[in-house]
Amino acid sequence: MTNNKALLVIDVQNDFCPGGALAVAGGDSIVPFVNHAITNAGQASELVILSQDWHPANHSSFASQHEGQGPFSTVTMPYGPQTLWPDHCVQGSAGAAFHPNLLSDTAQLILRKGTNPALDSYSAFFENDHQTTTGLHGYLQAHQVGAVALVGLATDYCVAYSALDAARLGYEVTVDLRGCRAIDLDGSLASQLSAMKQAGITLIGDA
Ligand code: VGL
Ligand code: ZN
Repeated sequence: MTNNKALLVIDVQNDFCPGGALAVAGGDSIVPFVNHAITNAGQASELVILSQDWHPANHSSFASQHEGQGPFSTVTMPYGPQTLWPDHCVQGSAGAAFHPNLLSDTAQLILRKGTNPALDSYSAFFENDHQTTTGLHGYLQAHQVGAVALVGLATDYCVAYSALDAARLGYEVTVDLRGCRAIDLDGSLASQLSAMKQAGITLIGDA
């Protein structure tokens, strides 16, 4: 039986909000919507899972760790191409904390990802080698979850990677774009929206 549902709230952290190290335009404006989704999920006895981007200070996705490379350039890592970012969501920093207004107390699980300095993790299910698991699939299976709904930051990176992995793993997937905002680097938003539609993911609202 896999008739339970889970709400996955992806990376609603200060560094992805205006004023943060990797600010997403309007990132903080989703918080009231996300809080409603959290409250509604709790009332419907659905699981609420929050993910948190949680990098060591020397993380290899940081441009600062690559001599001569600036943020938003791309390097080739052993596991494939990797976009380089400004230092962000460093473990224990104020930027890595959840947005102060996020209703984080009722979540059953807080999943931290991106902790291996050698490997980035956009998806809440698999790291960027597409092999190393975070354990989320096992957790959801243990709780008989068959459907997941996603909101959070950023639409075209961690939300889309998580949603696409969830669809590949056989979950029924909904992304509520009213609770998401995008980075939109080199057309990434358009291409990820179309990839999600192709994968049979239900998109609610406008990006
Ligand atoms: C994210 C880039 C780098 C995200 C995390 O949460 O979408 N994007 N790390
Ligand atoms: Zn990151």
